[in-house]
Amino acid sequence: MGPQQKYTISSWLGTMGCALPGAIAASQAYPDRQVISINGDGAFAMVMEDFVTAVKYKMPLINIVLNNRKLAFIQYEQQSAGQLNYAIDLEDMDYAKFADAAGGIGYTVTNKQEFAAALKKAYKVKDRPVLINTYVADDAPLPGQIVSSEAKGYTKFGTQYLAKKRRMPKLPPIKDIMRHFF
Ligand SMILES: Cc1ncc(C[n+]2csc(CCOP(=O)(O)OP(=O)(O)O)c2C)c(N)n1
Ligand SMILES: [Mg+2]
Repeated sequence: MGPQQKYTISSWLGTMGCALPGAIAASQAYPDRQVISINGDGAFAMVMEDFVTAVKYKMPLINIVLNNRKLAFIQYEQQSAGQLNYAIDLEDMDYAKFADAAGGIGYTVTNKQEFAAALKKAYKVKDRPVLINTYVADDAPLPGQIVSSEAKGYTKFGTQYLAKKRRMPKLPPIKDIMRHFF
């Protein structure tokens, strides 16, 4: 971020769904500035009706939806607690079509080049919100440091997963897990 840029985030509480309403508020407070919201797909789905409000008030917000078709943070919280995953899958919803239907503009992108091109087009739109439905991988959101209770949880999860599915699950780097045991 540049020194002239501002951001808002629900960092300590980690509240889902604050990006879009926060962007609407930012757009009201700074009508002459470009506002961008960055949303998880699960989080966006909780507040997506607010996109219609942005259409109503002709707010040129750019909304990036990081679409991994799941609640990935919960996936890794379950694993670090030693549980097999449950209730984390989301529908592969076409958020770009939703944006179009709501009176905004929607793009779907699957790689960096497409993302850059969509962003370039989005910057030119001045009379309505844009949504970029951005497909992303569901790699582990690595903590700065894995604590020993998480290392034990990942080991328990990994053992159960291996026994059930007969293949290794995706895990944070094994060396970060193992150093808590030796
Ligand atoms: C209002 C609210 N409900 C539930 C949670 C618990 N929670 C934290 S992250 C998360 C999943 C987020 O999923 P998504 O927005 O798709 O982002 P991803 O982790 O997949 O990148 C949940 C349910 C929360 N932080 N806030
Ligand atoms: Mg997600």
